[in-house]
Amino acid sequence: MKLTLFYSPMTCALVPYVALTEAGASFDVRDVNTRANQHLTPEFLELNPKHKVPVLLIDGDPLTENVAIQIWIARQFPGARLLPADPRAEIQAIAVMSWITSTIHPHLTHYPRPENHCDTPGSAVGVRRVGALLLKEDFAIAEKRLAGREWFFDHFTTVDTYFYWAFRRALSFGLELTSLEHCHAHLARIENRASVQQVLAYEKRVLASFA
Ligand SMILES: N[C@@H](CCC(=O)N[C@@H](CS)C(=O)NCC(=O)O)C(=O)O
Repeated sequence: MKLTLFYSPMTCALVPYVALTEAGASFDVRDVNTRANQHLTPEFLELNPKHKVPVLLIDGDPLTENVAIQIWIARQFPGARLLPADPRAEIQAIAVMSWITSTIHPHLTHYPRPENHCDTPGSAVGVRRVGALLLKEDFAIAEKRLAGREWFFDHFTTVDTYFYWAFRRALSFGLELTSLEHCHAHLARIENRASVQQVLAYEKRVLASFA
């Protein structure tokens, strides 16, 4: 089976990259420079007309949508335990992933792309303020969930990487989130994993090459 992951630094494509690495999968990575609009080329739009990463090419068939990609990787590589094995815990894990993709991820777009939320001149500051409030509400929920536990479920799963990506992205905007001690401890635990260190080192190299 041939796997190719279309990836951009700082984006949620980090999550399937970590999942494939945790699984020990053999895969290629294709870097997409969104700042240079490489996600808007006819070739990329053929793979994903929604012009978004990640895309996972599975024997030439594009799979889009982060949640679907993560579930596919987890099912393909069960030994990596990327989702809980117990069906009730697994569906709860999918519920958390659905929350991240449908709620937290859209809230992360206010800061970098205020113009996508309101085109009234001078509205960017307000859009960002609202985005920050929405994110703080989301992260307060996660903070309670992570209190007294290492991971979202009984062991590390791809849900942890997905949340980590969102929290790290929010921190990169300079939002004031210092009081969220459990989210920060979770971030530190994730960044201790060899798979994540490998992907972050790759991200650094790609960012430098895109500069
Ligand atoms: N619903 C999609 C969202 C993916 C997404 O928004 N990706 C961003 C990067 S984090 C992207 O590629 N943005 C480029 C664009 O919107 O043109 C998923 O979960 O895979």
